[in-house]
Amino acid sequence: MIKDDKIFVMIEISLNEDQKKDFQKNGFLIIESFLETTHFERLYERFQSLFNGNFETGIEPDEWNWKFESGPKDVTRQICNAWKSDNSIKEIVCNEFLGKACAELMGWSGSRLLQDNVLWKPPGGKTLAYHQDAAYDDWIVPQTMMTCWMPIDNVDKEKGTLEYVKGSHLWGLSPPKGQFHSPKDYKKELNEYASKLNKEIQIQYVEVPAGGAAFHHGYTWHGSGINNTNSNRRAIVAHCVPSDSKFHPTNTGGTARIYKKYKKLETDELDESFFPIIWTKGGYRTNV
Ligand SMILES: O=C(O)CCC(=O)C(=O)O
Repeated sequence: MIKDDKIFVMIEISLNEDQKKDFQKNGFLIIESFLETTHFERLYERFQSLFNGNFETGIEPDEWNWKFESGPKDVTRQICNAWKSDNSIKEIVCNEFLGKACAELMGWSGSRLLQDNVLWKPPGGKTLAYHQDAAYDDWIVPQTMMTCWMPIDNVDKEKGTLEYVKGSHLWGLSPPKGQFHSPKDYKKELNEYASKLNKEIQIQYVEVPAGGAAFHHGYTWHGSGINNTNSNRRAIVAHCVPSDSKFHPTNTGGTARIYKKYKKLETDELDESFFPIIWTKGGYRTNV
């Protein structure tokens, strides 16, 4: 993509000490205003097109759970790595301000995009189970993650917005188990884990206008309920890792079955064509 073609304006966040302390204490940071909404109509079209299976670049995303012609109406629709298929999504998830905020909150010297998600919870759209993002990337060293969740519709509790458990990034990491999409009890794994550790669950709902953002630590427990409104709840998500992360030399289970296909012979290095560096302290970034 030619850089001058950029149309989505992201606001550079200058994190103050209180925000950094809040993040360290709670495991998340919620921002009212991050992405300017001027061109959101284009994103709504892109969502439609992606879930119709029409890919602007001609490249298929790495994972999807839903298509217009075959998907049930009440399921939350998800695509992983839409940035490879769509230039508008790429522009957003590879934004340098996003990478900078992730790195600064986690104390990294740079951020790399590991994967994106495009999420569409329609009216009546079902739950997503509580989980920890870093539990899914045991094929990466170090096994960590930082996520930036960007709703492109106004979101609140009734709409099945994202929910966090305060301070749960300090509870360690538990391997993923159970059903991720549409479980009846979307808090089952969370409740079991918290009770094993004798922890109290305090929930924070992300209630922000379209264009806001929520950043969370890879160990923070999060999930979401049913969309009980008549409006869509759509979000774009960037999952980042430190810019100098590597493939785990031996782990091959879980999502490694999909993403280790991008591992080159004789090296554990992550190829920037598939895992772009989006911000570093020194100024380097992949020319995506
Ligand atoms: O949008 C949601 O409900 C879930 C998002 C999520 O799991 C994530 O951003 O890591």
